[in-house]
Amino acid sequence: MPKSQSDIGLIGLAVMGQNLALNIADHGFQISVYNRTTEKTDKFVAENPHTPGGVVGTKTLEEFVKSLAKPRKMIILVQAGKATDAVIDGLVPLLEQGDIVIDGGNALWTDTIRREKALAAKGLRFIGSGVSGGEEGARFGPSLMPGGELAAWKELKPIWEAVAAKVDAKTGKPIMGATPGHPVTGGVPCTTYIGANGAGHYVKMIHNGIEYGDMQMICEAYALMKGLLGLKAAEMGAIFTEWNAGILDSFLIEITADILKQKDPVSKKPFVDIVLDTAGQKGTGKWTSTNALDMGVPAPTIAEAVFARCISAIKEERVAASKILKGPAKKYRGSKKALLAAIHDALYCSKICSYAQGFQLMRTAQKEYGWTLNFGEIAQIWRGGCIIRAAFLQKITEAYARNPDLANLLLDPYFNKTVKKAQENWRKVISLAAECGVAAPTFSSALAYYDSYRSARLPANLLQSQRDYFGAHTYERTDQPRGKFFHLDWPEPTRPQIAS
Ligand code: NBP
Repeated sequence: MPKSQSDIGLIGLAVMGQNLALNIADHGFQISVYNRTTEKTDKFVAENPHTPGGVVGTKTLEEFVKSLAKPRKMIILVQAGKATDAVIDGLVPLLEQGDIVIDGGNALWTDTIRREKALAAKGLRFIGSGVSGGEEGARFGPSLMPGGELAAWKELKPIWEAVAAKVDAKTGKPIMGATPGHPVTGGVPCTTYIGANGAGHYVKMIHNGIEYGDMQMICEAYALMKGLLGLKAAEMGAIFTEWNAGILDSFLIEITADILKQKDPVSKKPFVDIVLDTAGQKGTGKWTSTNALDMGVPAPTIAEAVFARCISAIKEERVAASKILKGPAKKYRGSKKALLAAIHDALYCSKICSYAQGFQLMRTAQKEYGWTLNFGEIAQIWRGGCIIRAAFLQKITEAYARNPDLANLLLDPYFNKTVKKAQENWRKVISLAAECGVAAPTFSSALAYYDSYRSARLPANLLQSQRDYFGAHTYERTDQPRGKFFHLDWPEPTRPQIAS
């Protein structure tokens, strides 16, 4: 028997909206749905008549709003940007004080801050929630990163905790096996309150930036196995399966193994070999990198991962350049086993640096925006449901449990020890890559980050001298307290005489 009013509503019945709506209904919540194009709503409701909680189709925003129990809770899952604003503008005149609007799209966190402020001025509550895990996650348990007013989160919490991915309380491993109508129950939900206004969407953006890094690093491991050892796709697939049983255990390593073992149904060749080497991007990696530049936080590995996609996109130019520009002729002739172990270590060390950069960004952003982020909890809710889910995140949670004020992940005893032990292999891989002409931008960038971060003295003394020389930008002295600035009256530059 349907309830007279739904527990929650959802606007936007594209891939994410349909799957999240079914996930919510599977947990026994009655959900009202609305989509701008009504045919999609009709089709969706007709196709899903027997969901446990029930799906109620509505044809207008008025009907949608009236169908919800108060205080009304409604999720927007439409294209991020203008579409979200258009939906909010349509909703606002229909809502009452205390109603809660939840944006589950990939919104830019500054848009979320703006929207939260505008709605709060009208007595409405706004939650910007990162939703990670794509279609599969939305259907059977995403990682959810909500930000907004704490009281509003408490209203949403029972639903968000029910529909989020679950991890085993003891092992921290994702609990899998949900099927339509039979969701996972028990376990620790992959959601927690992140912070005020745009905090949830900010953390989701960092998740995506880290995801860019993880994906590119795996591609570099693949390129090195292929370029230095000449391995075939299926063999590499088996290596990734092996790696997935160790510290690199993660969703992305697991799917990489599957992809490398997959045959193209048309040509019967390995699937990866027939895929064009150009990667697309939707923008969250770029947002992360732009934000790093804006805040002056070094996140070079994440930015390199974005640039790697950019260089992949200029395919025709690269093909033309490949005919002109020559690399070294050197080939690797050493032990295959030793090199595979070294690539494994290089991947792990680079990953640690990339995550260190992501967490550094969040650390600075919380000061900039007045949030109090719990880094251990953030790592915890990324253990299931999302694209970067990995056993390794447990190590990050443990690091922040040891020291909540940790300045950089690299300084944690576990990560420090790990990198110390593995760095010889990491350096060997990068040397070999350079000698043999295999591009490894994120591996190299991560090592440069590590070597820079551990340097008590960088060559910026010379750089600042250059700035003082040509622009009187001043400098600080090693023999004076910080914050005291000096300028040298440089002698006139002796420029070469130009013959008249
Ligand atoms: P899309 O991002 O493709 O958006 C399509 C939906 O937006 C449709 O329901 C469409 O309605 C609606 N819409 C548009 Br476009 N303009 C509208 C407007 N002016 N007013 C009302 N509705 C409008 O859907 P998606 O891929 O399901 O993603 C939804 C959100 O989730 C996005 O913000 C996305 O970035 C985020 N996200 C996606 C993924 C993923 O794996 N796809 C993962 C994580 C987060 P219509 O049917 O009438 O055209």
